[in-house]
Amino acid sequence: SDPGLVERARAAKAKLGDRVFVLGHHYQRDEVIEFADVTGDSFKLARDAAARPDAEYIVFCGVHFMAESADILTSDDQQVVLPDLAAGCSMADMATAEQVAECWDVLTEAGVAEQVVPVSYMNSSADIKAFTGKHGGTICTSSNAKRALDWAFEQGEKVLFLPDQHLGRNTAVRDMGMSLDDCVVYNPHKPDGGLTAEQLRAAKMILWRGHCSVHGRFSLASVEDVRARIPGVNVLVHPECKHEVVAAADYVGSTEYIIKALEAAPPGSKWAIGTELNLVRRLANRFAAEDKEIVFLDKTVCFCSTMNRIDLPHLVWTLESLAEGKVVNRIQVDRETESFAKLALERMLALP
Ligand code: CIZ
Ligand code: SF4
Repeated sequence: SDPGLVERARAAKAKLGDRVFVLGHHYQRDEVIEFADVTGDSFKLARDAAARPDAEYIVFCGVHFMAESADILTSDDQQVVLPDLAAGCSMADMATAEQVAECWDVLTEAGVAEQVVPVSYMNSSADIKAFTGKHGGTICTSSNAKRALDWAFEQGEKVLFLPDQHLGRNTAVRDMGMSLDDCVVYNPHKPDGGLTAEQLRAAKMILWRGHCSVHGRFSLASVEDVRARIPGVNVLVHPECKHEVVAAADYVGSTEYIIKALEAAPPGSKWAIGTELNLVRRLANRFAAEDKEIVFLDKTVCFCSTMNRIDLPHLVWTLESLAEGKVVNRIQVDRETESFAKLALERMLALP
């Protein structure tokens, strides 16, 4: 990266000192990760931010829903900043507040709403988290999705899982012993979600029709190809991948799980990883010295384009603005939304 920009980022960060705390999501570019005070997945980062109440500014190098979650979990005097406001998440955008309210009406009409507990993935807007809190549901991450579903099925007979159909289906079928027939998909672009009242009454899992535009692109053919190319390879994928990909993989887990699995892997082992490319490249470089061969599961899948919007020029602009006392790109969730979203997040934190 541009040495001039690296210098400017260093200088602005030094000027701000402890007043700024920079969070770097695992899927960020190397040039950004270099300036992160901590790295992690979205939930770990929101908690890390809450653990630094003295920092006036939280610069969230990640996407919009993550900055919202950090704002919800930090104190009111802390200002959360997203270096590029165009860094959204296509999955989170697949469930809007209006669509989800309409879905609840459909469930009410079908006479099933009282039996339904919403479970929303961390990768959702603050509005969706608030809907979840209001209707007695919880948030989950890809690490605790099974515990969240166990809890939800103690509260009710059915789960409305938002917005990632793949994480919902994979957790229900792989970890909870449900069958694919126990799951139906609610399509917000069709009248009544494309489902009949009978289908809604018979289903245990009502999956929102959302997906990650990166993880959703790995295919069964990617797994078969890599196995043919690299004999003895271990295939490790994120649970946002399609069910058929997860079913064909050797190991499945969250970003934190993937990192730990590679740390524990023996020298000489070979791995094909199905998650975001910035992270896979960093892990491949890091573990090459330990003689662990790490490849990206499918070379036709590219970076998360919105994660990549946060680059060194945006970070420099953000840090220099803050150093001059100008707060740019603040992400602030309104109080009512925040209180219901927090309720849902607190239910997750209280999961056994
Ligand atoms: O796919 C993502 O964006 C993930 C896994 C986000 C996160 O850290 O929760
Ligand atoms: Fe959203 Fe997928 Fe990008 Fe994560 S990797 S921010 S879920 S589009």
